[in-house]
Parts: sequence; C-alpha cells; structure tokens
Amino acid sequence: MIYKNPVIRGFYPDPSVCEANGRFYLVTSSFQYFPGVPLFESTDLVNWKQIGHVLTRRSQLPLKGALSSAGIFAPTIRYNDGTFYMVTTNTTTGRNFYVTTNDISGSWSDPIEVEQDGIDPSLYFEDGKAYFMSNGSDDFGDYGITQCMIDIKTGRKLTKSRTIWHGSGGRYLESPHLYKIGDWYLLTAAEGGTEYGHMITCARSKSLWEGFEGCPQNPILTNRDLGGFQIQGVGHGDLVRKPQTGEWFFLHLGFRQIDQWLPFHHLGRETFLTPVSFEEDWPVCGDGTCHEQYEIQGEFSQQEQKVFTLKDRERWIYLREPELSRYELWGGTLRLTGCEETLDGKGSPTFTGIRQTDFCGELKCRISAENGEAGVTVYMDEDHRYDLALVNENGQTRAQLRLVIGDARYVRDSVPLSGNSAEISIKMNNFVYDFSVKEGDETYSFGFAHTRYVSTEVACGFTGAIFGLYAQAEGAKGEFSEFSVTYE
Ligand code: 6LW
Repeated sequence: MIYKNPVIRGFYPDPSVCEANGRFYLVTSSFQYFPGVPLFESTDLVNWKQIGHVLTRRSQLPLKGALSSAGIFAPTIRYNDGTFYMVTTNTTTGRNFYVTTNDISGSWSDPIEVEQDGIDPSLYFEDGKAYFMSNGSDDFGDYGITQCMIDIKTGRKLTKSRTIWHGSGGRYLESPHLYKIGDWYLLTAAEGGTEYGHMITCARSKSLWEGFEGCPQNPILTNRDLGGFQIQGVGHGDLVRKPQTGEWFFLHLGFRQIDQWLPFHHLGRETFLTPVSFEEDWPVCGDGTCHEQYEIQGEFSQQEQKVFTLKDRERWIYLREPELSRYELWGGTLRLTGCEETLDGKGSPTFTGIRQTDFCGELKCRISAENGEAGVTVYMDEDHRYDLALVNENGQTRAQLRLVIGDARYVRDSVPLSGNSAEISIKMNNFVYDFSVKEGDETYSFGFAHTRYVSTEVACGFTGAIFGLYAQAEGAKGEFSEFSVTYE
C-alpha cells in the first residue's frame, strides 16, 4: 500500500516510538505547552491516533517562566518488562528526568531525575540493566553522546557518564538512540541543527561503551541537498521494526515549506515515516532522502483527520501553567474568563489551542465577548501572531484584527456591531490567512496576512502555528461555539 508523508501533521516534532503488545506508541516534544508530550497509538505506523499526553500534572511539568520554545524538549519512549518509560528534558529547570507507567491509557509517575546534563535523553535496557544517554559533556569533560548506567528505580547513576561517540562532524550532535540489532549496538543520532542542514547519522560497535565507528554512508538520511523540494529539515528520528512484516522504519521529524521554492514553514516540524533496509548491517534509507510517499507491505488505508472541533479534547493545549477554572466546556460551548495576563506576555493568558495541521482550509467559530476581548489567534509565539477578536468596551462591541510581527503591529477595527456576538472565519492556504467577521447578513472583511511572517524562519524557535481561543482583560468573558477547522 502507498502512504503519504507526513504521517502526523502539524507541530509534532522529535518523534520517538516503541512497540508493545502488538501496538506502536509515539511521543513528541511540547515545549511551553500544557499538558506535555503528546502520546499517539498506531497498529500500522501510518495511522496515528492521539490518545492523550504523558505529562498531565503540575508536579510533572513545572513551566513557570518557560520561554517560548523552552520547556519540554525531545522525549524518548521505551517499553521494558511491562513498563513504559518516557524520558525527556525540561530545559526551563535544566533537569533530565523520566516518568513511568504500566498502563498506557492511565497516568504516569512523578519525575525521576538523572544527574547527567545535555538534552535528548534516551534509555536502553539489556539483561536487567538500564543505560541512560544524552548529548552533552561527560564526567571527564568530553562532549558528545554521553552514557551512564542507572538504577532504573531511583535514577541514581551507577557509573560515570562517558562519551561513546563524537558524531560525524556536523554541528549540534543530538537525539541519541541505542539499539541491539544482530551482533551490533547501533547508535543513531541527529546532526546539522534542526533547520535545513538537519540529518540522521549513525555509528556501531560490538561493545556498549567504546569502539563506535561512524557509518561510511553518513548522513544516512537528509534532505539538505534537495533544492526546490517541499520536505526539508529531516532528521531526529527513532528506528522501529514492524513485527508483522519484519520491515524497519524511521519515524523522524521534517517540515514542509509553504512552497517548493519558498523557504518558510509555519506548521512546525512534523512527523514523517521513512522505510529502512539493512545493507552489511548498516541502516539504509533508500536514496538517503525522505520522499512524499512510499509503497510498503500490508493492507491499510491512510485516514487523515480533516475536521477538528472542541470535541477533540486530547488535541487541545494551554500555555505553561494554566488556571483551569478559567475554562468551562459545556456541550459544544467553551466559556473563557480572562485574567490580567495577555497574549503579549510569557505567562499563562486565558488561551486554549489546537495545532494547525495543514495548509488549506477554513476555521469557523461563533464568538461573543463581554467586558473585554475574546478571539481566535493564529499563534506562533507572543511576538508572531494574528489575532481576530471581538472587543467589548463601554457597552459597545467591535471586531478587530491585530497583526503582531516582531516590533511591527497593525490593528484594524470594524464599525460597531449591533450586538456582542458574531461568526468569525479564517480561510487559509499555503501563503495567506484571510480574515472575516459576520454579524447577521453583514460581513466585515479584514483582508489577508501572510503565513511567512508567522513562520519559523521569521519567528525562530521549535514550535508551529496554533489556533488559540482566548479571552483577554481581567473579568473578560468569551463564549465560543460551533468551532471547527476543516482542511481541504
Ligand atoms: C531537540 C533536538 C532537536 O531537542 O531540536 O531537531 C530540539 N532536534 O534534538 C528541540 O526540538
């Protein structure tokens, strides 16, 4: 059957995958958003359903003061002896930690910290022993992929941290994952930075601690030399074998430019699936690049979710440490209560959002506002966003479009509305968002704003566009109903 990439669309970067009881589980990074670490399930590696998040409690996820694109970085998920492990870094506290569960649909433990620095931690289990690796400096000051043995119950280090590989020479050596395949320990990693030079490299050894030799074909996967090609930045991945067919794959990140020739991406880094074969015991990804579609074994059909609503609860996220009493969902209506924090800040404004997962489509929502502002924001970060809102002040309501692009701000108001409720629409394609507000038979068209100015190339960082519903100003009330995002 043929499948299309990406297999998980929208801002779901740094995928890691494990297999347990005939199913696959996948996690991705979540940065300043709460809950943290989206969790997906699949039976065929192509169709992924989000079943929740791993970090769902404040005790697991301190995000106070987390800057945009800080917080939770790349996680790794592993299954060993009946237990799931998810290990990651909270870059805001600077701690590496893991959480565990025996029930993938239940809650996860409180964090167990490991005293090793660096990012992108990973675990490897063998003969009742647990090995912890990350990038960073080891206990001898040597920088690279660094490993120690730990007591998996407590996280305590049982050995010194020791660098086992220095990479193939690319900048930002990260994303280590260790596997035993045949007689070899295979170590995969990412290099080149998570932009256009990104790549997957690997090394192998017969020993866990030394002698790792780089693959002569490194990088084994990269699109850095493909000009005029929409899929870029492929790298940071995790290997998995499909037991049903014996096929191997990388689940890895990549991004889609808004156009083959336009180097901007606003949907964030997404999750791609690339088939892997083994030649002379080295992993080989076809011609070494990631393509838009592949033909693989098995009978399945790829289902893409085209409509998202408030009912897709597992998809909705908040900023940092939300005060959940400000959010009430009744039937199809979400009621938000504003607070003093605004979208301009780095706190927890009243905001709940869902990722933009594709280029073309339309967002619709009925909004009413009281005592302040209630709207929808196309949110990349506090300094790169487009807000379409109803603003209710002194008993009068207007529709307003606010564009925030770094230091440049543009605000446009409609004439006063006759009531305090209206339908908003954001039509989108690869290049622009087109904003309008309708009250009764009257439509106010605000014109369009370019996707490129909320792209990663402009905003920087590691996240992607989120459609956020928000209420702003102390005591402001926003009511949102008939919310949908429909992709073509
Ligand atoms: C992540 C690192 C990376 O920790 O970007 O693409 C960082 N790779 O491995 C943030 O996602």
